[in-house]
Amino acid sequence: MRRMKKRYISATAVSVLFLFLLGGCGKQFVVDEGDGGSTEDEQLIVVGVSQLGSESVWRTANTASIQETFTRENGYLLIFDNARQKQENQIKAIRSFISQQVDYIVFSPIAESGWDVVLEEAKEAGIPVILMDREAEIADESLYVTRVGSDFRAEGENAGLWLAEHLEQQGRADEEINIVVLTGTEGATSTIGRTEGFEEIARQHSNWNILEQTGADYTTSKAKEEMRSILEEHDDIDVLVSQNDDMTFGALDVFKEAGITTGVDGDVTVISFDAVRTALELVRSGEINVDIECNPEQGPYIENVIRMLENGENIDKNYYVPEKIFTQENVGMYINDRSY
Ligand code: GYE
Repeated sequence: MRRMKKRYISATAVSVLFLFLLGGCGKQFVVDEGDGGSTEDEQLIVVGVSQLGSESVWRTANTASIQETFTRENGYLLIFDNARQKQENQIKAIRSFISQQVDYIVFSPIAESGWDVVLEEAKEAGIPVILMDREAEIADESLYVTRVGSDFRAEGENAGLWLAEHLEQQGRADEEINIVVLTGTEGATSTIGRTEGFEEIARQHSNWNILEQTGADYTTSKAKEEMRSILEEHDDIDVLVSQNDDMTFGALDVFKEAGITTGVDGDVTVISFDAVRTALELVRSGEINVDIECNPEQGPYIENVIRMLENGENIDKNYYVPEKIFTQENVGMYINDRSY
């Protein structure tokens, strides 16, 4: 049952908004309350989504999941904003959602800190806030209703556990193992969780040396730059842990340039995260040893939470999306279903 909405956004407003989004400016949203609106629009649940950017294939898939879920046919009016990697843009978008009196605010916090003030404003306006993908470190937990995303710590631990088993199988469990870690965006939950999870397992192996742990912002270009300077310093890398596939693509290019082979039959063992299709192909061909999945298809889970809230049901403070681990042995079973 759709509930009647107290507020309305008129048909004109919707088209103005649409044109605005098509125009790609996305800074401010125009709501014209002039002509009363159609009954159909009155029933739509208005969801403002602030996406942090479009730095990776994962992020694009995450955006697509939101856009495919919050459609008119499903009963929603989606107001989407891409913050292009800037926290200040996210804060602006959230303020704009508040002034438009949306029914729900969904956002993916670029970094964990710095949200208290704007979320206080959302609370005062009575708008429930749902965190998507990453977490926000907020003193007052009542400022958001729930978070839907990955268990990043478990992802990092799984990377470490896989490596331990792999070295064991190769009879290298007691060898000195030199590791380079490319980390993602600073202060982001995914970076923090994957780093801490992997470090925890690394601490249990005194023969694992983390040679470098370098930030590359989840992008291919930054990863190339960083990997080139790492290779100037080190010619003895055994393992690369790269916290997303986009950075892995950059790193693999640099290894190739340097004549270093990677993966199942190569010099450097490669552990990646996200498991987008292009990376899964490299798992299949053996250039990447393992890809720890991070599931971007969060739209349906977020919608489920909204449905529960609409029905007055109790919801948890955190929902983890399901995720797998891909190696050459199992990747063939999944690759054809990968849409992103
Ligand atoms: O792994 C990376 C993206 O926070 C899970 O952000 C997300 C990460 C993802 O840009 O590719």
